[in-house]
Amino acid sequence: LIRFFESSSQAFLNQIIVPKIELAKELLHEGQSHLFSHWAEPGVDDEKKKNFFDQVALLNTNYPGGLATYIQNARRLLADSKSGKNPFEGFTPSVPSGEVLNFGDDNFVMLEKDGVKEARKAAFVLVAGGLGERLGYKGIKVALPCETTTGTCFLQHYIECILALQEASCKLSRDICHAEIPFVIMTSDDTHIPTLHLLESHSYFGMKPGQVKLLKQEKVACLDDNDARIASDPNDKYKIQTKPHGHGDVHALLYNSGLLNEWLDAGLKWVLFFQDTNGLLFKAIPASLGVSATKGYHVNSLAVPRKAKEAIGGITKLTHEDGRTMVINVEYNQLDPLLRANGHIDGDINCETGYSPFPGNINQLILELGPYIEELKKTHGAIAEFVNPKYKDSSKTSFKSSTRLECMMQDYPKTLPSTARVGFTVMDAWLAYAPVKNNPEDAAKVPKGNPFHSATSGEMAIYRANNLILRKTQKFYLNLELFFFFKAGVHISDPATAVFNNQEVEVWPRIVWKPKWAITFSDVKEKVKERCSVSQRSAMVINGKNIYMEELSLDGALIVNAMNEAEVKLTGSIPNKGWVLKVIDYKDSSHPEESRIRGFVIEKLEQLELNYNEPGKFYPQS
Ligand code: UGB
Repeated sequence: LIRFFESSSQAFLNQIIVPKIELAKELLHEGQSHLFSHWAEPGVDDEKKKNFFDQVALLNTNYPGGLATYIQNARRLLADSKSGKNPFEGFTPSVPSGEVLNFGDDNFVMLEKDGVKEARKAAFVLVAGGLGERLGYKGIKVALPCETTTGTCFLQHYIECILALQEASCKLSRDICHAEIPFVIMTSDDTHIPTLHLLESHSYFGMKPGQVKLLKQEKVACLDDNDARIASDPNDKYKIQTKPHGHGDVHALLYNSGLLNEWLDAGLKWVLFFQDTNGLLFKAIPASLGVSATKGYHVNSLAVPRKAKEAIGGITKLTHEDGRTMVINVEYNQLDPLLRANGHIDGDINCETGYSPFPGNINQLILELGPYIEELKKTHGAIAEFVNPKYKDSSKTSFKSSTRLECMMQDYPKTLPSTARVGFTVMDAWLAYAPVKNNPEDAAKVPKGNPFHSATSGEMAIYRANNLILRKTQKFYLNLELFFFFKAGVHISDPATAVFNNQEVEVWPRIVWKPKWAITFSDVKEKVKERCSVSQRSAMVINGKNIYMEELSLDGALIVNAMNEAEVKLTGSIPNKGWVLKVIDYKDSSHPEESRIRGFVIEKLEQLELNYNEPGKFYPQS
């Protein structure tokens, strides 16, 4: 290294040495001299050497505390891993208590209203830097359709939900409201350009471009051995091999972006974090934000009942020997051994409810902005890390392939003082959680009774939730004058079962609505009047704000598109051949990948399509 510095041209040295010499020294001090041992003669490969230092500088600035801290942390965690140290040493797990909500009851409706009120003081953060190796889809996951009846992709759906919340929240506020809910997307080298392209090519799906900010997470250096020797890229010795650091990076990125203080100055109070492929999530957002607001939670994690051993983390109360307690996610691969080590001989098993007593973390976090900023001032966004090396043998002295430190966004509460108000909210899984994570082959191997978490189940879950919500609008009441029972709401036929990509799923009527039609249960109830019915083979798309149903009987396919100023009341009987789901083979490459991972395509035989592009009141079937 010294020879390189001595014999390079002065101009070149000025360019790189002045800012980088300290970094080089730090690397040598941290036992990384091997990174320079194969360098070519001075004067050869100068450009590559410069690029090397650029990469080192980037790795240094992107890690809280810099590269030297990264190496020191890695050495410590690798030593712990080698010695088999229990990460939960001194802690006893127990079942925590949290808010359990029942969809549609008075409490739920009230919390939804509170949440909508608060929404204009919220910012949304989507972590979308993962490539989704488990899903094996070639594109970015947010570009996948969440359902194929409308073909709306996840990103469009999320943006439309945020815009609908923004409008609904402003409507509820007594002040003049120009709120534009900020939307941040964390991307990575793998997802940044396609995410930007998706937004730009669709005019940001109706959101103002300035409302959306992309923050790109950088990868971290890979490590070759237990001494945390940094790995060179196998294809380029002047490059350091890097891998993703995990979704926990979002906190440091937000801290460094300056956005948090901007939001605080603008009067915002909440930051909501969410993941890339959960088409149900926004059905749970208003009520859970309502819980945060009414309970004054600094941290509120959304959870659903979880089947034992299901591949989602379990929310657990950990009590330390010294009295400290915390309510935290314990990752799915750690929960079972933790329970066994603490006297639960069967580990993670279902209890009498048919579910694990530990609620499943769906990684949707609601943080109160003020306390969040105070905490990040202390930590700079650094999150407790872990390392997961794949050892060659039981001596644990060498790795099968390089490893790196990782971190998870839900570990944020680990550094909080015991006085912090950390809670969680449990919702029905049918309402809140249906991620698309597993490829068809792995999904088909999921133990019977556990959710598939595939593109097939993710889509079917959206139909199921919409139908169950509509069913909840049903009520019978007695008209005393006529002494007659009336039936309000929508009667929905029972689902059929079908097998797609070797996964048996319930097929409900394919009913989809835009978030501007309804973002809460109260919105749905307002739009659905007397005695409606929808048969199992039906499909319905509601694309308009002021579309109402009264005495509608649908047995086929109905698509309604209406501008905001058009008020449409759907009534009468609509029978047609409709749309059918046609089974396709996962391996049949004549179909696009988006269809193959579902195992079906929609065959559109016949439909009624109604379009309203003029303001006015319309009663198409009366
Ligand atoms: N992500 C990033 O943005 N950057 C990264 O470096 C990595 C991921 P996965 P995972 O919902 O069932 C989580 O891979 O990490 C984004 C919780 O830890 O889908 O295996 C990525 O784009 C777990 O407790 O999930 O497991 C995606 O949006 C449980 O809640 C998100 O991070 C589980 O999700 C999650 O990445 C779940």
